[in-house]
Amino acid sequence: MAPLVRRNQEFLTTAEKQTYVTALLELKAAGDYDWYINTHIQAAAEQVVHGFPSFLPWHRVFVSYLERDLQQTRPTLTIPYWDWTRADDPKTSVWSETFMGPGGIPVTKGLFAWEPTHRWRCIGPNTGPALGRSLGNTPGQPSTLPTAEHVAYCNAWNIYDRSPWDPTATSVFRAAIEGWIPPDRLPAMHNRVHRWMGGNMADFGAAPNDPVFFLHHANIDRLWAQWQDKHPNAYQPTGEDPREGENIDDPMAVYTNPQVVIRSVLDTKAADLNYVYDTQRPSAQGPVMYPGDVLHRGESLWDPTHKFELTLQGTDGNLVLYDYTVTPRRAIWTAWTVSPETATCIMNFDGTLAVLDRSDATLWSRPRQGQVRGSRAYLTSSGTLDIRDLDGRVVWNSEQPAPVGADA
Ligand SMILES: [Cu+2]
Repeated sequence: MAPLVRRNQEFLTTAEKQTYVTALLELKAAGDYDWYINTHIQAAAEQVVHGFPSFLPWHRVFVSYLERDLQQTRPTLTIPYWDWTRADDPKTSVWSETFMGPGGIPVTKGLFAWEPTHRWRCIGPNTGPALGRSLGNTPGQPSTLPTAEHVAYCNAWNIYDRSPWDPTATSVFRAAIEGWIPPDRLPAMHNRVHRWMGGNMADFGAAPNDPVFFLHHANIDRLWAQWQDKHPNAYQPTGEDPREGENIDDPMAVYTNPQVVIRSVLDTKAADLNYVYDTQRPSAQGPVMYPGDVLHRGESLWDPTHKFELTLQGTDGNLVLYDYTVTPRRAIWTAWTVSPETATCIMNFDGTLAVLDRSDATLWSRPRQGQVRGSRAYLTSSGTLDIRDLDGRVVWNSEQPAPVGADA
């Protein structure tokens, strides 16, 4: 099975967000969510994982375990990620009452409020049953989130980790993204987000009481996966760290049944993990191109009835929509991107569908104006290519401009 795609929560429909939250609440009701809280409390108590090289692979497994649990009832569900660099934009909010719910100590609205349902009970030594979060309003704690510039600062380190393999390691990606190196000021990055959240997320051990924990860690994992794309085989230490659970062929701390060796989770596309992020340009599957999805030259989309094909032709680079209800097939629309330089068709995050050349320059894109961030491209069973926003409104349609009459 092709890897499933973890997507930006910003680009999920209200219905998709509700599906995710419902799955979480069911897991909580079954008693299985509390394993995550207790396991994280244990990792904190044993003073392993956090501050050390296994920080990233350990949390990769942690998020992936939750994903697998949720997939028991919803096989194609993936953990959304929260890109907190865009948190200043209200449209990107994760805090709606139908998703993660608003701030408050305690949280009094939304699906994770303790009153009146008593459905989401927080557990752990330092917490009452009610979830709490301050969202940047804790005196003495950060009032701002990490920025895109801070992410770029972390990405600039080319070494994964180095001696002394702890929070004081300098000039390395792991300590930077975890938040021990100030891209601006401490606490930074991952640590800063926990402190900005306040409430349960600022409780080092029991932070997974807040379901936002997983959206945050999916984002950290995404940044690591993208760094790995540029720095393959970079994991360190490979035997230099005297601590157990940190070297590449060590089983990680806390996970005992089964043990998980670090090397086995360095590729997110490995069978046990089997996911990629929408920012890694996944190949489109099915009749829909979601934000980030691409067709490489020679790849196609098919409508749900398999009567229509959208293909970025390998032969000439043209983006063409074919009708197979007639014989021979007939081209009913084309973008006229015939060029030896044509490389990919991508559904951009800004809501434009574009054909790019090998250096990612745009050869063609639609709509030319009025695009809506997060839109998706649909190949419909009536033979049209639609770009629709997250509320389902058609922003652009292949029949809007004069149809191309020419045969291919
Ligand atoms: Cu943690």
